[in-house]
This record gives sequence, structure tokens and C-alpha cells, in this order.
Amino acid sequence: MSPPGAAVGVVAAASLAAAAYGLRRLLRRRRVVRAVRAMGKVEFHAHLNGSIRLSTLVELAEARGLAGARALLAGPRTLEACFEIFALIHQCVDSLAVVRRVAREALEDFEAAGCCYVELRSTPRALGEHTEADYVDTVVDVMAGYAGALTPRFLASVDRSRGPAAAAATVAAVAALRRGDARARAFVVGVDFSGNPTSRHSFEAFERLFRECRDAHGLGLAIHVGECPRGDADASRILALARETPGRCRLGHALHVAPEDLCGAGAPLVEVCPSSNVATLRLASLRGHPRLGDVFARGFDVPLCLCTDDTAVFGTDLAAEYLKVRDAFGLELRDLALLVARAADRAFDAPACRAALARHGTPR
Ligand code: 6MZ
Repeated sequence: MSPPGAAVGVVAAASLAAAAYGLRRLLRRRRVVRAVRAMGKVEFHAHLNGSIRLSTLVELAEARGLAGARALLAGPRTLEACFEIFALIHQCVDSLAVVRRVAREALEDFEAAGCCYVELRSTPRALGEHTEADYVDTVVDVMAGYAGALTPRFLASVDRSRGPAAAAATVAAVAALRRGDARARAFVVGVDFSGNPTSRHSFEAFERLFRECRDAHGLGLAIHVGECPRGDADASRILALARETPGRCRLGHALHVAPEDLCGAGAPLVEVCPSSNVATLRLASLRGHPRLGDVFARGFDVPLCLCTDDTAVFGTDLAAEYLKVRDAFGLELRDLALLVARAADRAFDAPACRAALARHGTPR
């Protein structure tokens, strides 16, 4: 029988080895997190007001006496809850001065997450005596004056729940602004079709307007599709339009769409928003996300880009989204960098996007 001192020694050595293993794992994880944060990334699908800095939202809500804000933000993120949160945010973002602050902070936060090029989208709103064009001009002014290394561009959002007449008015205002102002022409590079996907308004009512944006105004189209099942032909109309000029049309979410409809020659890029999609689909894990397994494990050739959607609503940032996908599908850093480099070609200002990545030093 060995003396008790020897047994204690064995236990001590085993615990030391376990502690050293734990420490090595921790350090390795920290290196991975740092590398993913530092890697040059691009963001194509971020809603400005959904990207409000959370501390700013809480501050603004409290200043306005919006008592239910904290409880709403603490609850789950069903699709319905998200749209209640957007209503709350819109109550807080009630002047161009606040728009200016939210836009500047959003750019700072994207840059801090390693984003080199961002297309921020927002639904122009008339605030006080100011017009929708003033709203767009304010965001463009923030972008033009941004002193950081991030390259920003703007997409004007059409909220489908406002209906086609409001959409036409928004597009007319944006087109007029771009016609008269070279700076607006440089920064406003596309239009987005978004809003509550359960709205009674079908894409059909907006299709002519989106074609006009593409053909008459030279704007890129970013279209939300298949966020929830719909009884109309919404998805098939959007998929057909997207295949006409794939470089000028991207799809947002595309969850209730068959992978076969998103593959092959002329396939549009899908803006995948991992945390948002997991929340609204109520998935147990990212591994159950439609299509990602097909792409990463089975080699389906679906062009895609990882995006945040609404950082405030989903408690995320761009680096966290890349990290989640890396972890769920066992990707290497070079796989992520390749994803970014391929996506860059589908930016609505692709030369600016590629230049921003090159300045960051991302391998292509
Ligand atoms: C559809 C969404 C969205 O435009 O005021 N928006 N539309 N699906 C989503 N996924 C959850 N996330 C955000 O930003 C907020 C607006 O963006 C759209 C909604 O119309 C929301 O009101 P802006 O800057």
C-alpha cells in the first residue's frame, strides 16, 4: 500500500493538469475571439434604429417616461415582440438630433466589431417640421463626416406595412435628393424592402417601384423575403426579380425558401442574420438554421453574407455573429475570411467595399 502522502501527490498533480488544460483552453478561446473581432468584415443588413446603442435606448426611454421599456427589452424576441421594440425605439428617436446620435454611435459600434464597410438601412421618417429627405440627408451627413476607418453607405427602407403609396412617396423623395446632391448620390446606394412580414401588403404592390429604383435610379435592391410563411406569391415574385440581375439584388433572411431556389448560376446573395433568425424561428440552436448546414457541411453553393439585422434587439454585434457561425459549424478563420471576400463583390458599392477590406489588410 502506498503511503497517504503519495495519494495526495497524485490528486494534486491531476488537479494541476486539469487546471493547466482549462487555462490553455481559455487562452485559445480568447485568441479566437480576438482574431474574429480583428478580422475585416462587411455588414449588408443592419437597420439603423434596430442598431441603436442599448444604453442610449434605455437613456432615451427613461427621459421620455416610457415605463414599460425595461420589461419589454427583458422579454423574448418573437417576431411580434421585435416589432413592439421597434415601436418603442421610434418613440425615442423623435428628432433629427437623436437620429444623428444614433447613426454616429451605430457607425462607432460597427467599427469596434471589426466592420470595414457597412450598408446601414433606415426607413425615412418626417420628424417635427422636417421631411423624409431631411432624415436621409441627416444620416448621409453623419456618414460623410465620420472620422473612423469604416466606410458607410445608406439604403432607404420601404416599410411594407405603410403601403405602396407611402413607399412611392419615399422613393420620390430619395430620388429627388440624389438628383440634386452629389453627396447623396455617392452615399445612398440602394433601397430595402422590410417591415412586418405579416403585413397584408404583398410584394406585388411594390414590384414596379423596386424595378424603377433599379432601372431608372441605378439603386441596388435588398429585399426581405420568406421571414414567415405567406399565403400569397410574395417569395416567388421576389425570387424571380432577384435572378434578373443578381449583382443588383440581395435577399434578406430567406428562411422559408427552398435551398435549391437559392443555388446555381445567377443566385442572389442571401443576407443571413444568425441571432435574429434563431430568435424569430425559435430554434434551439444555430445548427438548426435553414440552409447553413447545407452550405457549410454539404457544400451547397449559396452566396451568403453574415449580418446583424438589429444589434439592440438581438443583443449582438458583427463579431459575435461570425463567432457563433464559426462555433456552430466548426469553421476556420480562413473560411470566414473567404466568406467576407466573396460577399464584397455583392456590395452595392463593391469598389468601395473591396477598397475598405484591402485597407484593413484582409487577404483576398
Ligand atoms: C423586417 C425589419 C426587421 O428603419 O427605423 N426591420 N423588418 N424584418 C426584420 N427582422 C426582425 N428588423 C428591422 O429600423 C427599424 C425598422 O426596420 C425594419 C422594421 O420596419 C423596423 O421598424 P429603421 O431604421
